[in-house]
Amino acid sequence: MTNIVLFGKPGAGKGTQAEFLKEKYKLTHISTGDVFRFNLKNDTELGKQARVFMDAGDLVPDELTTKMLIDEVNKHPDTNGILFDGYPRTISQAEALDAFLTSIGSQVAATIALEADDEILVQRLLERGKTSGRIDDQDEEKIRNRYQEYNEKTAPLMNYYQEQGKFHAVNGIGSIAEITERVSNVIDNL
Ligand code: B4P
Repeated sequence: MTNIVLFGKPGAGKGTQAEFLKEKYKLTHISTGDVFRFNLKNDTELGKQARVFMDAGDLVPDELTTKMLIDEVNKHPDTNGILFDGYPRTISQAEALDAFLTSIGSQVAATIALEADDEILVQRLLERGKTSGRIDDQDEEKIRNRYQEYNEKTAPLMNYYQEQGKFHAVNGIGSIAEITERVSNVIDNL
């Protein structure tokens, strides 16, 4: 099982790249953002609990997110590997992921970070917000809050994975195809 974590700031292109990579490497794509949005849309209990955090651009609490993530992974017992998109986003989530994968005899093979400047990313999200219907993309203040959440809670993960020798940064600016090629180079060399 080759498990890859796609890492990056909001709008860095994790979801965009995951669509190509899952086909190319026959991986199971799990996007925590997509699972939350599905639950919001269907007004499930999980959706009700997550809505207030997501709409504000805050991270959903770790306990809720990790339980949901493990449920999703358990739906794919025969997978070649998982492409984690948007998880982990805190040290506590990373530790929970390591413990869970160890318990099933697996591990994270690599964390690939898509790097781009905040100002470019804010513009991408505002652009997407014009058509996506996502409340968290429509208001610059909420978008800025997502970057603050990232800096406080998610950025420390770079060090966490660097210490394990599993952190790979790629330039997230360029065409979507160019970035897929950069990420593929990392995966092909694992
Ligand atoms: P996510 O759904 O994970 O969203 P994201 O960070 O906005 O997006 P991503 O990086 O995937 O960008 P995308 O490819 O779409 O999270 C949303 C919320 O869910 C969080 O704020 C939080 O509340 C909650 N949540 C999710 N996971 C959680 C967790 N683990 N713990 C707690 N809470 C969690 O690209 C963005 C835009 O850029 C698109 O419009 C795309 O077309 C464009 N784009 C992409 N690549 C481009 C390129 N190369 N050039 C130009 N534009 C590009």
